[in-house]
Amino acid sequence: MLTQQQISFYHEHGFLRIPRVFTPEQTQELSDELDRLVEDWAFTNPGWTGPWRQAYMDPETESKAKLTAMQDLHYYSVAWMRAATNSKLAEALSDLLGPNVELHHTTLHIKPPQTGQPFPMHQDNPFYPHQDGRFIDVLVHLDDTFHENGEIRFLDGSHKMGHLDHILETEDGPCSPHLPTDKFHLEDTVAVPAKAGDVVVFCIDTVHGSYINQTKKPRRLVRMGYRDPQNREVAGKRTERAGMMVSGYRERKEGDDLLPTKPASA
Ligand SMILES: O=C(O)CCC(=O)C(=O)O
Repeated sequence: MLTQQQISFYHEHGFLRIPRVFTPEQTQELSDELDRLVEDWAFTNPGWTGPWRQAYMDPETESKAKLTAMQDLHYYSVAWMRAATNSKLAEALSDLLGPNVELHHTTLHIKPPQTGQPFPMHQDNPFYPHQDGRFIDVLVHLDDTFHENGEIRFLDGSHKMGHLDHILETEDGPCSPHLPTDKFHLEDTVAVPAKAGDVVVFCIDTVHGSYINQTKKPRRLVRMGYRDPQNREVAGKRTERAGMMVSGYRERKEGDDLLPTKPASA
């Protein structure tokens, strides 16, 4: 699916835009279904917390900044189940991760019009910590992205630093994981604008962020996470839940039990 040049680009830079993974018809279906999910299930709140908000936004903007979100779209919508298991996407991921690829999660991020929150510089690892970097996040674009609506931006080659320590709490309590605002700057990142139907993939260790949505339309992205099943989650809420295989086979290693059929806590 991917050319050697695309594979090398991903390994060198830690991200890659893959154009037209979804056809215009598929993208339209996903877009309509997303709007329905938002209507029925998603929630809108002030979004990510932490002192980064004051560094990124003036007080008035900060008080209005919002994020619409929802987890596990593929458990609610067959269109999104088909997207998460799309064979073209699975093939591309296997070109980057190796033959065995497991779905880990799907998550919706909508930046509402004019108030859609910026994202502070961070890696995704602190949100679902894994043993190593064999984990790829896929951003499915339902809208064209550009500077004014807050396209995704990456710190070039930052995946090579491995897992970084993040700010996880303040004196007021826990906050959304983010990197220190005096050391990591959005201005130093590479913008990766994309078209609806494209995906942008990046390593769990690639530092990224995005600016506020200043336009009159929502900016809709769905993140789908995939890993080599041998790259185990070391902490986090999904540790007890296996994902579907989208490519290859779950190999059995010494000490591996059958997957649990109910949470260990039940
Ligand atoms: O939606 C964005 O602009 C950023 C998303 C993000 O940081 C993430 O999915 O980890």
